[in-house]
Amino acid sequence: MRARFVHTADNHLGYEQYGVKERFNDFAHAFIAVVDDAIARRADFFVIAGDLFNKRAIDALTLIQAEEALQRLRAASIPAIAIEGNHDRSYYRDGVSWLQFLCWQGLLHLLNPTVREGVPVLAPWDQQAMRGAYVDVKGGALRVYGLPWYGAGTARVMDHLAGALAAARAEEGAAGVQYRVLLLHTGVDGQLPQMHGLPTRAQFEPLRGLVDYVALGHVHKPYEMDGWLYNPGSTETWGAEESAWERGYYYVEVDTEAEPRHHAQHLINPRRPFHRLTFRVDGVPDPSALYERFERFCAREAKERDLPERPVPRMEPVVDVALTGILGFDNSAVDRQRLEESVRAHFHPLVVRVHDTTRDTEYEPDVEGEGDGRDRATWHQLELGIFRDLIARDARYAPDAATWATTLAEIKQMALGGEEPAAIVARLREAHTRLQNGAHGGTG
Ligand SMILES: [Mn+2]
Repeated sequence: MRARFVHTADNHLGYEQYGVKERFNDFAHAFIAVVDDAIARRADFFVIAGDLFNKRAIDALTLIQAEEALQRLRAASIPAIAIEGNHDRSYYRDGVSWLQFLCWQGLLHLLNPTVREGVPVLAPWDQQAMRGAYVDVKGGALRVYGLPWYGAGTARVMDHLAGALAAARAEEGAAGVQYRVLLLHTGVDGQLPQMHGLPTRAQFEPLRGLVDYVALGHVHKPYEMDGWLYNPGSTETWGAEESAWERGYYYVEVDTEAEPRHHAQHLINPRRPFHRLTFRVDGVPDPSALYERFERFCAREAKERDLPERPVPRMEPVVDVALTGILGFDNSAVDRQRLEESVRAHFHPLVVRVHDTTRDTEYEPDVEGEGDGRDRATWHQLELGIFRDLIARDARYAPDAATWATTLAEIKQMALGGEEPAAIVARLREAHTRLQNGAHGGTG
């Protein structure tokens, strides 16, 4: 059996970055470029491993963008199969989500198995109920499974899924299934130091041999492992740090007679250039010297990047500048607009943002290691230090300030990751109980 498909994730339609309308459209252009390539390559199906939308409550324009793209796939008879990510997941109380609305229109299959006592039920896609654990393509020879975002419960659900898949193996074979794809909106721990709580590589192992291709999403940095786990990265630049990564999508050719049984090609989709610059201010004596040096810096950076004389329409870059280091004078004296003018003269950008992350000599946080303050790993250290200092001001918590700081950071991470409030409260209770029991001379 031969098949070909396109695997994308983290398209984040509806994200109006920096409040700029063009950036809103850029996310749609990037997604449509992937869709058009799938059509040009005559793909048999198209998978979206979560975060098609930037948020659950999208506006009408975002819905139109999604419909426009998915209608092109439908017109080319290419089924689109998706799962919910942490950004676009629905809640029961919300009723019907926009992703389900797209299912109702026949534009999408949104895989989301019923879970009984923790175990995903392996039922086929039911268009009436708009749910199911899998969709069969290629006359039933290729099966696509999918799980939505499960947050902290991901590793456990993956383990239960492996059990269910192993139990269904004979049934699968009898049905003529020769190749299996699994969509997961999660990453492998350790790919990005600032992302905590993802399953470890070992926790994917129970699924080995049960699925042939694991289509991942969630981590915006691309990576692949063991010819088995594939993560394409974000199709547009959602955060400035992503500009350093070669993100895109996969074009996968399956041949069950060949060895290996698939060949996955990572392709870079067209997108607006995004330049992230870091300018060190150390040793600059006064504002006029700063403007002069910054002007020279912009000229040099633009030259190094070999920019076109004038960018073609829709390719005017986004430029994100961070001023770092220790400023020799009060930073309120810095005219940011003058700095932006220098960027405009050399980059002809769509939008420029200058972030002042400089410090003066009065406040030096105790941050371990080197860093310019832009790296999230450094922020994490800085944040822990601030939490610890704040907590230590309260005599009741002072003895365990370091542990409380870690707990607070975890809880913040859970909230940002979209965990259920009940899970966050449970985590807090658990930490509280642990600290009360362990504490000497508690305040009662
Ligand atoms: Mn995402």
